Amino acid sequence: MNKKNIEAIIFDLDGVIISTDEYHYLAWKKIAIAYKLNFNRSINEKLRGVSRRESLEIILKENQIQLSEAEIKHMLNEKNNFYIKMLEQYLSEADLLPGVKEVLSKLKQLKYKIAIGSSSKNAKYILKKTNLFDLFDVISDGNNIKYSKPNPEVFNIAAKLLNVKNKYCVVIEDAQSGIEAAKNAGMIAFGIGDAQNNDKTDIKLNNLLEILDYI
Ligand code: B16
Ligand code: MG
Repeated sequence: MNKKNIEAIIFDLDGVIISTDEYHYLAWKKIAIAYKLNFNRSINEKLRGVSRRESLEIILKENQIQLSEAEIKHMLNEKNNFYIKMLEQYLSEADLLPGVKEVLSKLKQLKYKIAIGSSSKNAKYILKKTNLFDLFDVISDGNNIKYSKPNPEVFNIAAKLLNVKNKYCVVIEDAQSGIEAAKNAGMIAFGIGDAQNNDKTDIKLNNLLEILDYI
């Protein structure tokens, strides 16, 4: 990795910028209780960075259950309603992960382009509610993709909108699927949390502020 070649930083949202993962967990838990499905923290780990629909498919597979398309759509809707209600009620700047504001303002000062590359369809709402929306040059999220991570689409779109070649982009990720997606896009992958344990992670971060040591 040549520091001088880095032009843009693409941040995953959930688990990197903000701790919405607990709200996702609680919303899935409510669904699981309502439909008498087995769901626990270890199954929840498999949903990190995965789209809403694929998350439900993983839960159903764990329970060896097959549902009709109509039932799936209904459950997805319910889960999102639970999730949004929690965000409306509880989400605040207090959910930002340590160092977020300092890192973003330093990167701006250093003239890097900054983007979000998230699987979430609620990314814009979350960024607005936590006063971060205006800090990003580009937001690529679950609304403009057909294929979710590990497919590189969400990061490819971010780089295209930023007008930066993929090889000059760094991706910051907390999910295994996100690291795979970054490498599939030909980008440099920085892993935080669970993503530190992926063989393809180029740089392992103990916290967000450590980004500044590498760029
Ligand atoms: P939504 P990220 C992901 O966000 C979450 O990690 C994952 O748990 C969730 O299922 C997915 O967004 C979709 O979220 O239901 O809001 O569209 O890590 O890619 O920022
Ligand atoms: Mg994530």
